Amino acid sequence: MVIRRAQDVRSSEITDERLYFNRREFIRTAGSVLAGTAGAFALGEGLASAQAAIPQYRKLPFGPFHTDEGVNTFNDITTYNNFYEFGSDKSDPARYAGRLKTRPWTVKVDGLCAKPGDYDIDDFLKPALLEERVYRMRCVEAWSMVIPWIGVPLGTMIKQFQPAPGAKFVEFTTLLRPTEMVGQQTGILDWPYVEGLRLDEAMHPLTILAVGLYGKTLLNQNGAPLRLVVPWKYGFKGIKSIVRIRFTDKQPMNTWQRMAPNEYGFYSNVNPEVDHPRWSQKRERRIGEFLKRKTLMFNGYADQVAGLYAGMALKKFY
Ligand SMILES: Nc1nc2c(c(=O)[nH]1)N[C@H]1C(S)=C(S)[C@@H](COP(=O)(O)O)O[C@H]1N2
Ligand SMILES: [Mo]
Repeated sequence: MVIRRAQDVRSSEITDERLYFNRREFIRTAGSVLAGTAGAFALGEGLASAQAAIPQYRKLPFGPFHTDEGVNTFNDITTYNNFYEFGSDKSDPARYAGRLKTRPWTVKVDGLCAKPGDYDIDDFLKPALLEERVYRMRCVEAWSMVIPWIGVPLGTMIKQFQPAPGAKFVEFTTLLRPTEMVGQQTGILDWPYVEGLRLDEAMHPLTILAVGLYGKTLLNQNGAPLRLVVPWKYGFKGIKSIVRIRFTDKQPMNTWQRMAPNEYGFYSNVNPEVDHPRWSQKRERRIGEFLKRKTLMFNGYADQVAGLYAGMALKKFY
């Protein structure tokens, strides 16, 4: 165990975390009605001043939906990103994603369901649906972060769309708008970015559609205005800036599987026993820490999700 000396910790880190946890303390005493105000008050200066506060969301107790591990700094979470629509460097999204216009924003719901249609982003932003979920996130590149998301359980939304009995999978698509997404002017990936989940994975209570983090509306680099968060899967499943949700009876082909089928599969569950062909998945670097940690089966969410894969050969269905 390594304890970093105070002078090794960047001051921005200290500020972020102290503000955030003071805010949590404050909310606990002041009650949830004030949550939005408190969030705006604590983070309003400097860090996230451009971002609107999310008015109200439910605070969950620590437990399966909410780890009490230390959160990463707002700075880490918003400047070290993968979002190839803005370039392949970790710093590109923070630099270029500001150009993306995220209002107005429509999400097309189609395929095998009783309530297809064009839904407005506000249909996903109802205060009664929003919850804070502090999740461990683990990238396929073997780094990880702890992120205080604000979002709506995907299952809650899916129930409203009423999937047909034949629907077995959900496919998600990112916006295609090369004028504002400069990476889409290149061929580094097949555009638009596509991801998929089995319907039972999508309905699992851990799976959310995030609209914010750190009590604020999502910054574009994190996938504004709506992105998927599936904490037991590698980060690339968390598709950003979603414009389409489609119910289907066939397993969708996701972007990374299409690009490199020997390296990326459909399931992409975090699994320290199944190495990536080019590197080990046994350990990970938590951003902000020096020594590597052991990667946990299903990223530490095995108690909640292992049942989804009972009897499945996880080395084959990676
Ligand atoms: N549309 C889109 N979504 C995407 C990506 C991308 O390139 N394009 N990158 C993925 C990868 S590889 C990771 S690790 C996560 C990173 O999310 P974060 O920047 O919010 O931490 O977004 C995922 N979602
Ligand atoms: Mo990733």
